[in-house]
Amino acid sequence: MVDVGQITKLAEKEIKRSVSLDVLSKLEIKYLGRNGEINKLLSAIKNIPDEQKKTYGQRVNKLKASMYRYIETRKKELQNKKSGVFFDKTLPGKTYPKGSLHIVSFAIEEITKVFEKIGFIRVSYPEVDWEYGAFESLNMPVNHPARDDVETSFIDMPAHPKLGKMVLTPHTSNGQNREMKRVGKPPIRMINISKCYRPNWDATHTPMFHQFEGLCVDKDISIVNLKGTLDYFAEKYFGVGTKTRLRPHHFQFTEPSFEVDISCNNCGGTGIIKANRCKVCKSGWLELGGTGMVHPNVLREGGIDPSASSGWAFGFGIERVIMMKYGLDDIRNYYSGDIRFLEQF
Ligand code: FA5
Repeated sequence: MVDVGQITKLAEKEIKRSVSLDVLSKLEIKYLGRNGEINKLLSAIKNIPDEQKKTYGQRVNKLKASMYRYIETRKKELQNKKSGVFFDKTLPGKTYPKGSLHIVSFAIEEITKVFEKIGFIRVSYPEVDWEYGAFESLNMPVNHPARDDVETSFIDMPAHPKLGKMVLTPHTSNGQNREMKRVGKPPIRMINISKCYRPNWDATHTPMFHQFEGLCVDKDISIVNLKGTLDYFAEKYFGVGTKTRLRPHHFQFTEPSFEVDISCNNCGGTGIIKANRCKVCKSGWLELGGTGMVHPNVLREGGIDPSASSGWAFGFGIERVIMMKYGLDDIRNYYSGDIRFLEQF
């Protein structure tokens, strides 16, 4: 009598070991085809003694059903292997990290919006400029200490006969002369945001940083307009109730010149928290940057008559205002690429 058990074992082994869909389809024909092993077993029933026919028939039919199952299972395995995909719909979905704007880009957008609301136009002037733009046009003589190569990075290329050497701009004030010449005549309301470069590296200085430069030139512009604009910016950017104060200072391109401070939001401008000195400001005030009334020589150099128009300008560091807003203590973190720091904002 044909050994059905032996054929079952052999078929199972061959199907499991089949290495491709082609091999499997040959096995399907070998076992389930018209002249296949199963049909051979079924036609052999005539040679089986009558009393065994029923059991024999049941065993062959069971083998046939198992065969279909083995072939189907192996087919799915081989198909998944072929497409390289194993899809288990019971697994939880993947969560991908969400991207966001860098803290500096976000601040640039915020600051731009604050000034655009009061009619300032956002511009962006070169990060690499001639000495003329960075110094000369700003009333800074050749022997000014800021023009020393310890303070400013010069580009190693031949100097322009009139405009001097090329520099990585140490401040955004190079936009003042360009904007006066671009607009032609007052009124001018510029907000120039750009990268600046100075050879410094510590908790509050990076070699590359950003400044935003305000310039306003019109008839009868005074310090009162300047103070009003600074107060407006302080309240909008740092929060309602933030105050500003001006301290006398010196810049070649403004006269009079000031340093601007804002009241510290950590201690409410008192410098004291629960009978202790405020750790953020120590005095109730935080330094924002430089400002002043545009020097008549700078207006003249930009083609504007200082007897008919006046103006003010300021230049503040973006990294520093972010630091002040969020109470951060090391701006080097901004550029560390450390996602744990950056994703907090
Ligand atoms: C200036 O750069 C003047 N051009 C500002 C100005 C413009 C005055 C218009 C008057 C009229 P100062 O060197 O102080 O000023 O720099 C301004 C601000 O830039 C600083 O208060 C600080 O916030 C930021 N800053 C300067 N150097 C760095 C640096 N290495 N890293 C980060 N921020 C810096």
